[in-house]
Amino acid sequence: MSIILDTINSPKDLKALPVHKLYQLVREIRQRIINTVSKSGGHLASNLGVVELTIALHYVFNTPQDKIIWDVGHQCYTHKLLTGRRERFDTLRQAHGVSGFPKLEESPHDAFGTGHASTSISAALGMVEAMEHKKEQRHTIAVIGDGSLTGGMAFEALNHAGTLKRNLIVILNDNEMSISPNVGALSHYLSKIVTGQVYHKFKKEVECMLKGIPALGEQMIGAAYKVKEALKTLVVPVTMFDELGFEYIGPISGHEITELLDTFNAIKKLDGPILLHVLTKKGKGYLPAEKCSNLFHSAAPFDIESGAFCKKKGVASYTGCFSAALVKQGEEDNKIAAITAAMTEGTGLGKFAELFPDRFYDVGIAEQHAVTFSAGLALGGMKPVVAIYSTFLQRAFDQVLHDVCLQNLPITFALDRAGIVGQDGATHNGLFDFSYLRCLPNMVVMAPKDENELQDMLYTAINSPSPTSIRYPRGCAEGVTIADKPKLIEIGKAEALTKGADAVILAIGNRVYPALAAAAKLKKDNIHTTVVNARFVKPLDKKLIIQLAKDIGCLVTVEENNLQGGFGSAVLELLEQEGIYNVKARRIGIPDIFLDHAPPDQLRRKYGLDGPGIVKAVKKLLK
Ligand SMILES: Cc1ncc(C[n+]2csc(CCOP(=O)(O)OP(=O)(O)O)c2C)c(N)n1
Repeated sequence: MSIILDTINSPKDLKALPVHKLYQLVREIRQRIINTVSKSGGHLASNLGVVELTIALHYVFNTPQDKIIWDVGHQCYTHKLLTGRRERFDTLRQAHGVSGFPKLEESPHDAFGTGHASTSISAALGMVEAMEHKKEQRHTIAVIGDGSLTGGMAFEALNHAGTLKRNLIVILNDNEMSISPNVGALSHYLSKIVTGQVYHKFKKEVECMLKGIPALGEQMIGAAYKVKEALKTLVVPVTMFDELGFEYIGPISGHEITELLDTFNAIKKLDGPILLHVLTKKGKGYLPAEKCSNLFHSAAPFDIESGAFCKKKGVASYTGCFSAALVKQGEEDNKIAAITAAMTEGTGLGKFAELFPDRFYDVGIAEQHAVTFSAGLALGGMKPVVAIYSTFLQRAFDQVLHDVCLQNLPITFALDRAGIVGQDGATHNGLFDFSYLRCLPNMVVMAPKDENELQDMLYTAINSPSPTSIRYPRGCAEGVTIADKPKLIEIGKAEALTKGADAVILAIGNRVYPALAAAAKLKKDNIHTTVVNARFVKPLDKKLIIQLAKDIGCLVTVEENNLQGGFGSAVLELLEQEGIYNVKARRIGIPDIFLDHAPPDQLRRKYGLDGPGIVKAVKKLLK
């Protein structure tokens, strides 16, 4: 029973509560989040860590007039529960249900749509500046994690904010974790602030400086310690944030409601850019998530009592198969290096990191740097494999273009979560990589039909002289046997899997098996199709496609990518280039929209990407 939570329909109801009732509310919200996510799956650990912080923010500030911008947005569940979405919260991440991320169209309290990291300070600063132009008075608060602060864009925004000097509040939610433990020099620096080493260093520096003044030095130190005001100047910590033009406040506990309320009420009255450093515990209040916050970062449904995930045992995931293939090849070739942008577990690099720590790099949430860093590695003779989600490589487009493709550097891009990802929705779908990589000269774009072909493609890419991308989907692989040794695939060579004279189904990646299922169904209806595993979006197997187009004259392409500029477009462009106009063609893929959250198979059915959808398309074309 959520006695207090169930009375809250908007932040107004929250503000009407006496402070002492907030403690009970904290417990109720944690329970509601745990119950819901145990069924729906979702970002558990990050959300449990910010319950007090979010309650305090809504208690002191007034959304939607005041703006709260959640970086990544994977910690917004308490915010959603307090801002009118409590009753629908059990629809979290389901089709037409509450989104797992802030969304402009979902609520006026969601000030900015997020899903990708490190955007909050930039967006907040823009909002502050727009308010200045309109002479409006309101508070703007960016809440950013220590992991997301490792992203270059966050620094670009701090750099800008420090000179604009506007009233911007940045809350640094420091739990020492990204998905895995946070990495990099900045993370060490934050620990130093927390343990008081920044202040001590400063004090020491001042002492050294004073000691350097002959005769007076020792006396002055003594005198300074005695004089209160002078002491203040000696002990005020100066952090890098102060140097950037922010007023640094903290660190404070993110789990002490009254301390949070007092601090928010105080900083509300301050002018200029403020950085409030708040310490939180990821997974707070649910022991399994506190202990293994990385596993409960983006959790599958789980049993609350034991903390065990309700995963179906069976076929390995594509990520797992990629991981095994990379380790196998890493053992044979010590030039192979693996690079991740804060996604060691998600991209399956954990094993490689464990076995070859000197050839493994977690660069933080810094996709752009990851790509250009890999360009440097490649020029130095290494064979970099950049393992990254399709959606996150979008951020490094110019680095792929300018730093890799333009110089034709041999780098392998292993794009996980390509295609429909499902419950994480529009911000996380990997539906654009065929289009944004295909247009780049020198880039080879491929997608395996199954995990054995993934192993071969990885081997081919690593040993290729030019940039090569391999994309594979989230979730289970096909369950085929993986050969002991990988083999090279001829670049630009497709394979015809069936023979039939009525129509051609050109499928790529995870759409090849549904195409085969469609062909089997069509055969029963006396329609005979040639199914081609295209393997390559670029270069296309021109010879085969032209031949089939001329011989059969009826083509259906199938891809789990947006249709604009994707695989089907490449095939149609080829036909146009070759002057082949008398072909009936139909492309199956995602239309020109952003796909919302829903179970992947439901979306595949809706857009005709499954076996029955392909059957329907072929029959329609033949009519
Ligand atoms: C550009 C980008 N790269 C990678 C991710 C995947 N990702 C989601 S949350 C997260 C860690 C964020 O850490 P932090 O900001 O400290 O928040 P916490 O989860 O610790 O609360 C990562 C790497 C992302 N959302 N966006």
